[in-house]
Amino acid sequence: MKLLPPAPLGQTPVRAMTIAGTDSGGGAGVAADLRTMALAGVHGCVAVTAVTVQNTLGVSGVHTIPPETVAGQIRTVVTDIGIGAAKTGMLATGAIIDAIVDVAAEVGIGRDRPIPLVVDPVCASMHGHQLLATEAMDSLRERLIPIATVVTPNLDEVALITGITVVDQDSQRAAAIELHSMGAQWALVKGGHLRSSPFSPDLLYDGETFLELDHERIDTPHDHGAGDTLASAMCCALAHGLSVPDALRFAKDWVTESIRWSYPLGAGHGPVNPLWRVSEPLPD
Ligand code: PXL
Repeated sequence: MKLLPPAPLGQTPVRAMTIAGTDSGGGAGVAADLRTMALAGVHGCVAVTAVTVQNTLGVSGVHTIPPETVAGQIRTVVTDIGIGAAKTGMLATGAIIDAIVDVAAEVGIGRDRPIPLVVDPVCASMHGHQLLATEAMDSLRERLIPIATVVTPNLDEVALITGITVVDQDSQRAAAIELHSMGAQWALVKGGHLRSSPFSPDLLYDGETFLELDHERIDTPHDHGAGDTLASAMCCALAHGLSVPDALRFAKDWVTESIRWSYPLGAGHGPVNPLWRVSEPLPD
């Protein structure tokens, strides 16, 4: 696979920011994002939106961060450190989404602005625990998706956001068209959960062209954090200046290897593992 150029030692590396929740089990959310950013050679900055009480068996509590504290983390980083791209994950409430959208306009994050934005519309944990309040769906649809450079839902999230149940290629295309019409510059409808396909067929759409990427599906119970890892890898590639289709090609290879090398942890679902990266030779 093609890798991003490594961070030059002793010099300031490319920076990116994750706007997401924490997972005390270290599998998903901020922990997953920072692992991928570090291993992709990108300095990861963090705006925490919520703290989850979580292990490999599930989420048993959520503590949300005040919206102005979320916005403050973003503002203080962008105006000092500077970032090449940002991504959102678990956002918890409509008020947090509204605060992010407002500060994004102020500091230049989002489509048609200097800093591209990957929106991973996290709605629930893999065990079904709600991570985005029902009241937040309007803010997600009407405010955040319209500023996304790329929005990256899985099929459950597609159904919640668009009402479309994806069962085949036609309905996957219909969902991508609907997400694009909501205002996202690019819509990525991930096919990892599409059981009618032996592959993991992802579909990317920009209002003109459909790009289909078929990848090997790796069957494992240890895929916690896979969506976060894909979105973070795309964010790193965008921070490096790659186009959205090239960022997806990079990220899809990255997450496929991370799922291949996932490991068991606790009594439940273990995390995907981007540490395969450190056993690869650096590119010339
Ligand atoms: O993988 C989605 C996700 C994102 N962020 C946090 C999570 C989860 C899933 O459990 O806990 C904090």
